[in-house]
Amino acid sequence: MNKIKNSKILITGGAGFIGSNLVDSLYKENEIVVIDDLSMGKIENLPESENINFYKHSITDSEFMKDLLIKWKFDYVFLLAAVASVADSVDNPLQTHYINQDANLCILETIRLNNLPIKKLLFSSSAAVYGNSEELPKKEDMAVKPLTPYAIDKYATERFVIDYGNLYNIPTVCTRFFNVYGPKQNPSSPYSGVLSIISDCAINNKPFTIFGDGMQTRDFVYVKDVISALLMLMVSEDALHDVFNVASGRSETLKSVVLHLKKISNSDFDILYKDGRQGDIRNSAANINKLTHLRFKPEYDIRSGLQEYFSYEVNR
Ligand code: UD2
Repeated sequence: MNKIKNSKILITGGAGFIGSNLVDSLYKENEIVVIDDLSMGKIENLPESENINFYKHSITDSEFMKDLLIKWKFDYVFLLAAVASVADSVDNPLQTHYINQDANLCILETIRLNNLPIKKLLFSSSAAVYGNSEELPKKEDMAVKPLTPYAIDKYATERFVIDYGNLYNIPTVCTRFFNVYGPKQNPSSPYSGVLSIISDCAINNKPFTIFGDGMQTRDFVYVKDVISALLMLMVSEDALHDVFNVASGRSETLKSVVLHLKKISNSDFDILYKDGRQGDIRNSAANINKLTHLRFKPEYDIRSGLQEYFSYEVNR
């Protein structure tokens, strides 16, 4: 249940996939500021409301962000803006570093130097920090092995966020997302979430290419469960200066979800096979005990999540 009401909330990346789903659940009872450069996000993802203040801007403009933070004195800050493509970070490590790490550090520093009275700041990190270690399921206190600039920036920023909490008494928390899917995920890039690509193929009857044998596993978590987890972590006093896996706790093979979506959509799209992607992780699975100890329970399994997601896609 959402306990955040009558608050001023900053959501960076708020026009993107997860950000805009978060806006949907908060804007009726709060005043929201969304910063998004629309590199992957879309303005159409945002509902029209006088409670939503949208700025098409990059979070790397530190003066702009500083003025905004000081002017608004936000109660809650969700840091969701990022270059989400791991491949982009490999091609442009410095440029993505400015966005995925430095811009977030500047936000923390503005909060610290100006003693801004935030109730809590949440940073979204990624399962990418675990890298390719064999040990499964991934647990928050396991050794990390970030293998790409994206994963390094996510891990380092996570540490900054937790340490700003401990050192300067700023309430903070971090999440490590596994494979999130659902409405408003943009399928336009080859590195978009695989379920948005499959769904696009099902609706437009285009062939879908499986990289590898399709037996790789992922913990696919429905975006509505992710939003419930974010809201819970934002208000829970037991989630402080710490990091939490956000996942469903169950893993599926890629092939099984492709076949399931094919069945739900009643679509006859072709399935092609190509060599596995370089650096692709074979198996990913999450231990979500830390989250469930805070009385969080995912409401969707892969079947109910895919069903709801596909109904949304065909009716929009
Ligand atoms: C996810 C995150 C990534 C990073 C990583 C950490 C997404 C979109 N990406 O990458 O940001 O956090 O986890 O481990 O959540 N695939 C196909 N055909 C396609 C597209 C993908 O077969 O057209 C495969 C892909 O090779 C992979 C699986 O589907 O084995 C999932 O791919 P993905 O890009 O959705 O997510 P992942 O786990 O590679």
